[in-house]
Amino acid sequence: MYNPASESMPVEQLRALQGERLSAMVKRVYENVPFYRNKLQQAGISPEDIRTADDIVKLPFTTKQDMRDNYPFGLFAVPMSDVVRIHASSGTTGKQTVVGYTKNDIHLWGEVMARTLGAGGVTKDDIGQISYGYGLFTGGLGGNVGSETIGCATIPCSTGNTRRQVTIMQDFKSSFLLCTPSYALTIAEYIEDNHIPLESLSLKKGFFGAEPWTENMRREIERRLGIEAFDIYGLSEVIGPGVGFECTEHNGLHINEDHFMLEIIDPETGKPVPDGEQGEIVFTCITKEALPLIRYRTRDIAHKITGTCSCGRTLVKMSKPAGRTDDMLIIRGVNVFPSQIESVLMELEGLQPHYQLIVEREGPLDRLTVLIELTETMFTGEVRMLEALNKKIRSAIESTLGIAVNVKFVAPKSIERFEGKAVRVIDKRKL
Ligand code: DLL
Repeated sequence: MYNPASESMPVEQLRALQGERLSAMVKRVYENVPFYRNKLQQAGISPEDIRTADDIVKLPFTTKQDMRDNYPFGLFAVPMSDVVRIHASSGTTGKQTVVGYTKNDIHLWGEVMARTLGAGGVTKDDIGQISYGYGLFTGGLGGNVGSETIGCATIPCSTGNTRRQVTIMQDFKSSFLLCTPSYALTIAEYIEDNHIPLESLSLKKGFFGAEPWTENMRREIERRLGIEAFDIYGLSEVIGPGVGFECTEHNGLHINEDHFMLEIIDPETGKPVPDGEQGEIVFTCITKEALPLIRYRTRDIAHKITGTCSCGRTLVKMSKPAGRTDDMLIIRGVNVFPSQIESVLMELEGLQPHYQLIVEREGPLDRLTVLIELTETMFTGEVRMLEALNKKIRSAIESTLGIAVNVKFVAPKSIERFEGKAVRVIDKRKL
């Protein structure tokens, strides 16, 4: 553990610490952010009402729309002279979301990312290749600060130029890799296509996140890169990567809840769901200085995992996020996340992890077509064999998810490869 005192703090002590920090943070934003002062006044709440961690439910939510309405710096709780870094999330819809950090916030980022890498066994003797994009996206610099905080030799590769990535990996003896799971696959594919033996690499671990990925995808990446793969979760609004991380139990993400309080709510009613039930993830940043968001609705869907973890951490765990409410498809009344389709596809022998989902409207109904890339040998194979495979995939999806879909095979390498976050869904209903 990078920080055993914090990561395995007795639960009551942690809860008390959260209460103190929450109360101090609410006072701070009340004094410094007019938006929050108005919002709390409208809700009839004064900072004195927030004394313990349980009081969090009294506070109003913050949404992405609130961030947009206060674009770019309206929610900052410190003067710009105290801000040392600005990031932004690209935002597929509407204006981008802008986030800021003070010196202490960057220090905190280093701490929570060091815990993340430490949970995967990284030490200062490791060599880290950071292949998330550097820039306004938080992946690259977030990985960077964590790796340097531990004291690793850190290679700021950024994303893209896969040939160069692999050469660096070989020559610099990178022992851990940070990138999106889809880019990890692109790298694995390059290694295979160029007959590069895995023994020529020193890679042992990978820390993948920034998009949903399934257990089956984990196994595929681990096998093809010969590594142990860890899921890492975060979002710019909260800090970037470093909000949640996996330990070697690989069963859920520990949340750095001494800094980011976790709640799971029913997205319809806004009420907390019982522990273990799926709902929308909500975070409150209780120690950040520049942008301490109160009950920020992430639109990500997960559930809390109860019980103690064999790793000794007391930090709460949540399940791998299934996806975002905005990415959820409603196909003939059934809610479907792209990750569920991925899960079914990757259970089936011999299929490539390259797929895309096309959603179209057919009269009043939505129609889902799953494009699946074939391997060279399948592509030149018999039509009868392909027809049988097509039927097998359709019935696997239908029996698991309860929806009928079309399955279309496409030529090898015809589905786009990704260097950052993958685009899995093409929604033609909105075009
Ligand atoms: O993706 C921060 C990050 C960088 C996390 C590198 C992990 C690694 P944003 O660009 O603001 O920030 O996007 C945040 O990505 O709300 C989730 O929907 C999704 N996401 C992030 N990590 C995971 C994950 C970064 N491990 C949004 N599993 C979040 C599923 C994830 N979804």
